[in-house]
Amino acid sequence: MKTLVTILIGATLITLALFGYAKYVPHPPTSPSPKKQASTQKITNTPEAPVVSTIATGLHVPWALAFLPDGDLLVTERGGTVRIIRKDTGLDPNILYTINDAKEIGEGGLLGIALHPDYPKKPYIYFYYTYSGNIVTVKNRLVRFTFKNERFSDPSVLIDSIPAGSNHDGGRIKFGPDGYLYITTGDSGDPSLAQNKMSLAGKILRVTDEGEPVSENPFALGNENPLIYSYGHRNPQGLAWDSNGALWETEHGRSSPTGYDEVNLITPGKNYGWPTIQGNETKTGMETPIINSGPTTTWAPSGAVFADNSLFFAGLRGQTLYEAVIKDSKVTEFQEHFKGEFGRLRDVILGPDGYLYVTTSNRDGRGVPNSEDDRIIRMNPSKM
Ligand SMILES: [Ca+2]
Repeated sequence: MKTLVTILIGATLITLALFGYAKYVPHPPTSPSPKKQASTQKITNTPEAPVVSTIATGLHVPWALAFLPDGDLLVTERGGTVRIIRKDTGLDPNILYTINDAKEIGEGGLLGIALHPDYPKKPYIYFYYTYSGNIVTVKNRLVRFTFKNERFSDPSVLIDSIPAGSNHDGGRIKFGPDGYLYITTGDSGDPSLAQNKMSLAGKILRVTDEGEPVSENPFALGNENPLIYSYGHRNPQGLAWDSNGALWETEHGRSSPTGYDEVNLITPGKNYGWPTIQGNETKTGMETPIINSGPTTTWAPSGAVFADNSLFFAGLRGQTLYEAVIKDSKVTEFQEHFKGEFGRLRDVILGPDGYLYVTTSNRDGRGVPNSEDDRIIRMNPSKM
């Protein structure tokens, strides 16, 4: 028996050596060290379900998804509305809630949503949205509501006056395995702000559920903002934790001409290089992405989630659900799913049933919507 096991392990290693690293990997450079903890949801075995099924249609730029414990699904629409897709009856035609001061401008509007990890014991829900700071400027903010019996009350602004622009507003918010809330912000169209540790633009922030800086956050000097977790980001829109508890992030690269979209492994306090380095470039004190799309390919990556060892992320201009298989903090395989089939894709999350839930973004002014757009599509990862 022991001999058989040894032979099997040997054969597996040989197979990995022969084939495991021979597949196409886009532009892989260095390998930062992973962190600890575990929280990735596991895919349940769902082979009987179809590869894709539409679960909601007729939405307007659905930006972010969050499941309630009873299996109902909340979705933000960029114009400022929150909708609910009921587990048994589907999309409720009534708007669940409208954030009246959310301002849809360019890439801004009502963006991220996150449920408190102890919901409903702690009945809080968080939103990230763009609003009018004054007559001429727009800003982004993080707001927490009490959410009970499908009613929103007691809005509390936790972070205010995050720089905003018609482009590069970040907007993804997710609780990590450490119980803290992570927030992506864009450079708001001013690249220099990404390197400015006083500014909240072009950052990943980490706060407590009360919106306070986490005491272990890396920056605490007088000329630094204690909310900052990492910096040097252009426009990050995806956050996901792997089974070791390490944080991965997707980020939009340059607009002109195109390309250099990034997947980064995030370490607190590190500088991710925008606007100084791009693609595979390296510089002391700056982090090079784990993979990037190269100078001529645009993913325009947004929402991201881990399912087992695969990092799935949605592509807007790329119109693809991307899958990067991660092993030892390296990408060992890279696949493109449904390229061009559903148009622009904004968010992907893993449902409690083990399916991926993906939103289209064909009504955001940059797509070609059909009569059913925008949609939420359920995908069966065991058939992809
Ligand atoms: Ca970068």
